[in-house]
Amino acid sequence: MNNDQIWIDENHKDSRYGLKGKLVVRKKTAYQEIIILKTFEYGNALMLDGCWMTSDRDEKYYHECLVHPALSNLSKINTVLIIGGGDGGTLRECLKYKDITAIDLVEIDEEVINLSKHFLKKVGGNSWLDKRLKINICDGCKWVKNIKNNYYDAILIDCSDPSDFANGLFSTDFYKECKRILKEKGILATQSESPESFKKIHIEIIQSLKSIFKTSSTMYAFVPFYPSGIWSWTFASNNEKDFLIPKHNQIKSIENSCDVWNLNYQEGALKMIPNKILKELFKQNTND
Ligand code: SPD
Repeated sequence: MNNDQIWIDENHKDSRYGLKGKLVVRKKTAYQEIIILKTFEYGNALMLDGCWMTSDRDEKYYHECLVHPALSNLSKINTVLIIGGGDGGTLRECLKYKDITAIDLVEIDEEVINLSKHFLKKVGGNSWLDKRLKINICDGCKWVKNIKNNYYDAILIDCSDPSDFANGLFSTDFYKECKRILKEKGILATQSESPESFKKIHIEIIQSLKSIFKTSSTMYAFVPFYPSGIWSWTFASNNEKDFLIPKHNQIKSIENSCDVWNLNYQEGALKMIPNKILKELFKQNTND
């Protein structure tokens, strides 16, 4: 029995989702408690305020699905905004698009970036050194208020689960600002929680985006170590034409570079809405 191995759990109601490993970081910042656990199965894993965020083994299930449906939808990309994303995984996937000229990464807690650079090298890697990146330590809700209209081609919201300081990133005011600062053909992508373990907020995110943008769509797939395993990402735009139809000229090489995402995976995942979520969204009884 190895004495330095402990179990760390994410607790949800009467369920818990745990990993066993060696605690390498437990730190309280001004915003949250950060834990990094070195595990045998999942590599290094990051937990923020009791919720698993990413792990070496699992992260591609999440980051590839947040980034590629959105960016592959655009034929030309200049400016990208990442809100959150302090572990660097979303950044790494964005940097595969050679035409991007500038990425603003807006993270509220600098310690997440510092610790990720050190302990999650497999996630962010050399992406942190890319000349196109500008890191801004700032609340995402404040950041968007100070950006001029029609500025970004894509906004990727890679936030934590709802909490005192993250709640704003799920609000309609915030989404309205995102809409204002997106270019005409721009696209927003947000992680939209689990239809099982975060059902209420999941439905609220979809409803808010539907009410604000001309078009939106939700994709369901797996992140095995997140609570319940099923996760979702929602995409929204004011450009209804060809929404989520891949058009970027690098698609083939990007598909080849991915471990999880490809165009078939995306097509299936965009159709995988659970019926019980559909019923709640449209308040209709499909059993009739
Ligand atoms: N419960 C997990 C919520 C996912 C939040 N984002 C993860 C950050 C990975 N970059």
